[in-house]
Amino acid sequence: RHKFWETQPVGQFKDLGDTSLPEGPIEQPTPLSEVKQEPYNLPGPYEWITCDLDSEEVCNEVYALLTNNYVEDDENMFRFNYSKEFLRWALRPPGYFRSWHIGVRVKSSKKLVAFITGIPAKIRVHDAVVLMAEVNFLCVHKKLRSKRLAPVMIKEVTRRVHLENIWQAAYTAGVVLPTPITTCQYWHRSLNPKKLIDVGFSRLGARMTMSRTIKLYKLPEQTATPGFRKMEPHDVPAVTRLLRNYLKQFVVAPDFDENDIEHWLLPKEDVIDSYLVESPETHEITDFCSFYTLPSSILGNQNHSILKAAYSYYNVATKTPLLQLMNDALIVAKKKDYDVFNALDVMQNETFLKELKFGPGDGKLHYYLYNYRLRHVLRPSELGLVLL
Ligand code: YNC
Ligand code: MG
Repeated sequence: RHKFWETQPVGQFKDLGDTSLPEGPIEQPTPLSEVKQEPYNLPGPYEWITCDLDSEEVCNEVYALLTNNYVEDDENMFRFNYSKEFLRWALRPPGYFRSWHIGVRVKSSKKLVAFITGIPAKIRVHDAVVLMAEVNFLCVHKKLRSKRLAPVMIKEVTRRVHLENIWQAAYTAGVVLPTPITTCQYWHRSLNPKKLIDVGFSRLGARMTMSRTIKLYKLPEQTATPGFRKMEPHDVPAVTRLLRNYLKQFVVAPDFDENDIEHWLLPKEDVIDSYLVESPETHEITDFCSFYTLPSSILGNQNHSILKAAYSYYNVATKTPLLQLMNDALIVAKKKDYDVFNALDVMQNETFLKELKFGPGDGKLHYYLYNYRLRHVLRPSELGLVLL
C-alpha cells in the first residue's frame, strides 16, 4: 500500500498496538562517514539546487512555485499563499542549515519545479529532548505529480539531515501515512462572515439570515483584559519562562530557549503576532497568546482573490481565563482585518473552541515523527507542537 513509506524507519500500521516495542529511535545513527556523500539520482531532465533565501530572486521563485502548486483544500477552492517574508521567517530560525532548503530545477530552462525544506528544532518527547528536523513545504509542480519524485525528495532531505548528525524528524500532512502520532482537526472562527460565505468558505446556517450571522460573530471594539499589549523585545526572558513552564505538561512539545522565542514569537508584521498580559499591579507577565498569518488564494472567485487567515500558535493563560485571552486575540485579529481565525484542537484549545464560536473544519492534520516510535497514539490535547 505504501511502497515508499514501508521502507522507512517510521511506525508501521502492522505494529500499532504492539506495546512490547520500545519507545524511542527505531534505527541507530551510523558514523557520518557512512552517510551517502552524493545526492540521490533525479530523472535526467532535473537537477538539485540549494536555495539561497537571502536572494530576492530565489525567494520569488520559491514563492511562485508554492503559490501555484502547494496545498489546496479537498474541493480545490483555496490554496495556501505563504508570503515571502513568512517563508524567510519559517526557514531561517536560529542554527538553520542552508543545505536543507532544497529545490529541483529543470536543467535546460532552470525552472524551479519542486521544493522541500528542513529546519532544526529541539523537540521533547516524554522526558527525552531530541534534536530533530522539522520538514515542511514539500511541493512538486502540478505537471510532475505521481512520478515518484516525492520519495526522492524525502530521501535527499533525509541524507542532508543525517550529514548534520541529526537522525529524527517531525512533520505534518493532510494525508494518512505510516503512522500518525496524533490526528488533529482545524476549527475556524469567522471574523468576516459575509466574505467567508461569499467565497464559499462557509455557508449560511439553517434558519439564519446574513444579518443574524453578522451579529452572531460580532466582536467588541476593544480587548477586555487590563494590561493586554503587544510583546516587545524586553519580554523575551519572561515569555520564555512562561511558555517553557506551560509546555512541560504535553507529551510532545518544542524545547524553546530565549533565542527560539525571540525568533518565533517576537511580532513581525503580517507574519507573527504576539500579545501578552502584564499585570498592571506587579508588572509580571502572566498570560500570552500568538497567531501567525497565512493567507490563502481564493481560486476562481470574481470578487475576492485572497482570504486573510490567522492561525493560533502558542497560548498560555495563568491568570486571565484562557477563554477571555483568546477572545482578546480574536478582537485584535478582527481589528487587523483578518477574515478568519483558525486553531487546531491541540494543547488546551478544546476548552475555548466551541464557546468562542469556532466551527469544526473538514479535513484532518496528521502529525508524524521520523525514526522515533511512540508507544501510544496521542490525543490532540497531549500535543504541544504547532508546525507552520
Ligand atoms: C506527504 N505530504 O504516500 P507511498 S506536507 C509525505 N508527506 O508514498 P509521488 C507523502 N509523503 O505511500 P506526488 C506526502 N504526499 O507509496 C504523498 N506522499 O509510500 C507519499 N502536493 O510520491 C505517498 N504538500 O511523487 C507516496 O507523489 C509517495 O507527485 C508518492 O507528490 C507528493 O510538506 C506531493 O500537499 C505532496 O506537491 C509533493 O502531491 C505533491 O503527488 C504536492 O508520486 C501539494 O509520496 C502540496 C502538498 C505536502 C505538504 C509537508 C511535510 C512533508 C513531510 C515529508 C516526510 C519527511 C520525513 C522526514 C525526513 C527527514 C528525516 C530525518 C532524519
Ligand atoms: Mg512525482
